[in-house]
Amino acid sequence: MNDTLLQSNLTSTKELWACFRLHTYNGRQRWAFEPTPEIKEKYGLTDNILWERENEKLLLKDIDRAFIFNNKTNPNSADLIYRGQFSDNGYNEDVNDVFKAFDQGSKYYATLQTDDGNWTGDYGGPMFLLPGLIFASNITSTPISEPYATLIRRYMLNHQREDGGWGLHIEGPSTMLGTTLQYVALRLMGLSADHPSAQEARIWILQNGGAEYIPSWGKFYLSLLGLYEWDGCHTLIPELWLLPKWVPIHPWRYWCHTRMVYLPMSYCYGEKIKIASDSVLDEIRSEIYTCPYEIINWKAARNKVCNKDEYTKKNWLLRQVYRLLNTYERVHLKGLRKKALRFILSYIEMEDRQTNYINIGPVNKVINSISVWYAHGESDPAFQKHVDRWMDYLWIAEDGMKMNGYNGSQLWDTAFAAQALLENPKSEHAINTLKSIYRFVEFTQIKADPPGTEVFFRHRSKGGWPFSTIEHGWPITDCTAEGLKISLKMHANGIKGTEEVSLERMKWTVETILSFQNNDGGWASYEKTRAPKWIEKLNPAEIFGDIMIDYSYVECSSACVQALSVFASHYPDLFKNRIKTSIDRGASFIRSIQREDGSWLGSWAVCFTYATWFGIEGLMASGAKTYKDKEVDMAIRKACEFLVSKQESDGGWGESYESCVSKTYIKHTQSQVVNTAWALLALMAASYPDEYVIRRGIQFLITMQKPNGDWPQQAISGVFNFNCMITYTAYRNVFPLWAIGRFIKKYPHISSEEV
Ligand code: LAN
Repeated sequence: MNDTLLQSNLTSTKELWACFRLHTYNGRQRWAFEPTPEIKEKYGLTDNILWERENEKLLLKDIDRAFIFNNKTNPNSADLIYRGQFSDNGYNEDVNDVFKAFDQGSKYYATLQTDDGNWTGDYGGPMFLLPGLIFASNITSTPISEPYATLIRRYMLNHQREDGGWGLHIEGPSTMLGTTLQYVALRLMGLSADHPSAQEARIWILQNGGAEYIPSWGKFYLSLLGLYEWDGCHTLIPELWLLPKWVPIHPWRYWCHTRMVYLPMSYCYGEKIKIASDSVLDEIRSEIYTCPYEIINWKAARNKVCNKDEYTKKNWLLRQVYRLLNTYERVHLKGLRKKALRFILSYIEMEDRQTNYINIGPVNKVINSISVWYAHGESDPAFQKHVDRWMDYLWIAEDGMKMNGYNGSQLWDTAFAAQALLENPKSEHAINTLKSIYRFVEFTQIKADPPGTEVFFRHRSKGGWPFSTIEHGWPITDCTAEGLKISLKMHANGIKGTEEVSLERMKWTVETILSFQNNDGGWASYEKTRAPKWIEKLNPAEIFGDIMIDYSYVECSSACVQALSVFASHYPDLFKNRIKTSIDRGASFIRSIQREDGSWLGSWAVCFTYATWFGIEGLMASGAKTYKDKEVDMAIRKACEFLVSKQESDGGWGESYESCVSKTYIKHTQSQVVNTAWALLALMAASYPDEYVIRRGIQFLITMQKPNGDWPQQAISGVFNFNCMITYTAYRNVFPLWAIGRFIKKYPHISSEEV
């Protein structure tokens, strides 16, 4: 045993990382703990690991150490575990010309493609997701196995900020939600109250008013755990679901993510689910408040929110609505409540079925699990199916195990990889990669509407594409558009498979895209906008902006206009007038939301560079004139001038996530490869005449490329609801590649010279 002990200290980080393997099947991705033979031997593991023996505990300790990550310089991990497993890192040349940059970049990226034809990657970032899963595991007494629990604790500790708290996301400043959720989750996972990290976190919580000030989503989770009282939550009135459909505040009209989260929340609230206390919960209750739990005024606590968390302030209308609903809650009719809860449960179960228990996102994944457990018990097959999907959301990187914001971004990342390669599809390796991409894209198209579409407020799905996998199955406007674009471009390049996205299937897609178009001419994310804008005033989630309805977005609108336009160029006689009218209306919408300075505000990535790229490509797809033409369209000129005005002295572009939060351009301290690529893609699309601007941008990308063809993981680049950031590790590869590919195609005369 002593020998093992001695050796274990010598186990390298890489050897320990190699114990975790990613498995993918038709896009489904799951990490597994699979110790290598060397590790088994070194630590004397048997086939029956209990995690109780000394040698087993030692391995856990070593694993824990191997995932220590310094978040101070850059809180963004670089997906080294996944990439180490897949990439052979075979290149090691310094790159100084565009052809080599493209070649090495695409070869490197191709090594990361999974056998089932897609790319996967770290989709972490938000800090309010993983605690939810720990709570579900605790509430339902479904333990998470030790190696994963070790990585989860490590992840949370890795992302603690210097002031002792945690943000809403890995780059954000500390918030009450982030801090209290991690604190409680860590304590439930065995961290002692005396641990220095726990002590620092507690100080942060107490100095900021205590957990009474946690935002409403936190109040909800703490109530389930009996660490807060349901009486301290504004009512999540289940009876709303029984209103007639025409009522503007009926939840069927909410943005689907908001709808699908408040659905199980209102079930738990209606049932007042609360687990029995135990000694740890008793301790936590005495640790997170500034006064004894028993004397807290719960009614007053309903309205308390830490100002560091409050992105959307409660307004007069919301306060009146709460007053009304809270009064109803006191006298509510038992029969009506029962009826509402029955309906809600049937809706939860239909969502489970429609998504194969993946659920639309990470939040309803957790709360649906809890609801189904409560309704049917832990041995019920439906609950077991839920638990079986938990791993679909968990991701391992060098900073530990995190919960992804979705069950992956497979289709989305793959779609961009395809378009990057399609700029220059000639080499044999590109063709093989593209063939395999096509198989995945074809497989992932939604071939039929799910059951229950009519009753449970789902929009048409047939012909659409989801963001992640076919099993998830919620179609998204722009993912659908990307799927159609790729299918058409693949066919145009002679890339076909045994199964095809046939013309018939593309016609379904066009119908679906047309059916998604809003009255304002734009496209929202998953469905049409279903309620007037003033409903936003009822947003109860203080931490997010614009969550109540599905708005028209420049990104989604541009993607749909582009897809329709590519389709029309291939099949000019089909859907003729309908496509033309739709594109015109789409383009007018895009024009209508362009800002004075020529930019567009991004909603799904950081931020103006992203959206301005979409704005330009959308208008071009509608026929707007570029610099190639005699007279450039004013909107395009202004947009290009905006982008050029933001170029940095090193030739790159760099935007901070703060742009999204403040909705004004805020530059990053360093140029970012991702922003640079977006700006370049936009300028090249518009044939911006000053080639020097573009050359300098390309030079920046080449300088930043690593010898193995990869690019560095810089700042976080995705966002939702303006205040929460989300990681897209694929972006550091696909967009620089795409930009360089476009450069080679568009400027052959400069490409062959020095850039
Ligand atoms: C996503 C991810 C993909 C994204 C794009 C397709 C990129 C975008 O163009 C449209 C919106 C969409 C589909 C999107 C919406 C919001 C999501 C689902 C996410 C950012 C991933 C996670 C996020 C979800 C809401 C997180 C859970 C939080 C809640 C507020 C419920």
